Amino acid sequence: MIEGRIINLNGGVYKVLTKDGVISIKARGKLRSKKMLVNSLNNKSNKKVLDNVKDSPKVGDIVLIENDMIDSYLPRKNSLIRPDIANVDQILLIFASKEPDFSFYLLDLFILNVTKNNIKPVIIITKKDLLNDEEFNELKNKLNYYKDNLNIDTYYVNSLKGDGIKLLEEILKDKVSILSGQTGAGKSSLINALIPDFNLKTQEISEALGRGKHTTREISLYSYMGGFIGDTPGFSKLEAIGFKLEDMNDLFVDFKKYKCKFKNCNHKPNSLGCGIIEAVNNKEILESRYNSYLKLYKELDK
Ligand SMILES: Nc1nc2c(ncn2[C@@H]2O[C@H](COP(=O)(O)OP(=O)(O)OP(=O)(O)O)[C@@H](O)[C@H]2O)c(=O)[nH]1
Ligand SMILES: [Mg+2]
Ligand SMILES: [Zn+2]
Repeated sequence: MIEGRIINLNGGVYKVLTKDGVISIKARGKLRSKKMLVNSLNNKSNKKVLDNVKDSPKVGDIVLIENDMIDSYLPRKNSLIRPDIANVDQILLIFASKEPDFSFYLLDLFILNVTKNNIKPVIIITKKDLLNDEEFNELKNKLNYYKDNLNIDTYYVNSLKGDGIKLLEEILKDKVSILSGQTGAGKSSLINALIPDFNLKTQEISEALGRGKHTTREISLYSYMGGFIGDTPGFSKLEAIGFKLEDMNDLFVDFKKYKCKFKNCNHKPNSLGCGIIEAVNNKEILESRYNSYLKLYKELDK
């Protein structure tokens, strides 16, 4: 029996890093068939069934190999669906300062998705070179809110010049860190900046919103300073899946310290005696944060 960590999955073939190097193998049938079952289910209507299906091995899993096949995987520390990965220490939320446009709603959705799964988020702003000083300070002031109220750190980089990269080493070493974000945000470029020998293919920004030639297609883990960094395919939009209207008050933890006059207040504009609206007016809650709340509320209230 050999133990290893899955670092890539492509067309049913797993790359597993073992103490003797990387091997390419498949998973035993009992694990494969479960994956097919999962794939064939419509994830909305059959959510209950899905919950009962044991997942097949995925990138990040520690697996046991017997007779040149993956036989089983060890219990997971955690598991995410978007991106589809297991045993993660932190998710680096990769956002371009521009190109594609910065979206606070996307950022907030993303943070909710990661923290709901008990994984630590870190915000990385790429392409800081595309902002002038004024724009940079404005963005920085807003993102400081996330540090002060949600304890989420933000780092700013220019991957093409290597600016801000050194600071990242400290937070990445000895950890499994996954880069996730919109297509064209600069995930692969950031990995190239961290591991210059790599030369991962990156896509031209003009293709970023279409199907760029070099857009990343699979999740891959790369060894980095005693840990791993993971590149993932970008997405063009993140849907509000897995959230429920009744969870809203638990999700927006930064709203919790403000009290409303009525216990069942949904904090919508014009709510009488709403402590949240008052906090927004007093600039204690970030306006974009409140807008994200309203947008998600509307999304879930359909
Ligand atoms: N100016 C500037 N351009 C950058 C920076 N980082 C990345 N880019 C450019 O942004 C484009 C997209 O970069 P990628 O690294 O391919 O983006 P990605 O997030 O891996 O995209 P997907 O694989 O499609 O998810 C490329 O043209 C990069 O050269 C940066 O810090 N500054
Ligand atoms: Mg990429
Ligand atoms: Zn309220």
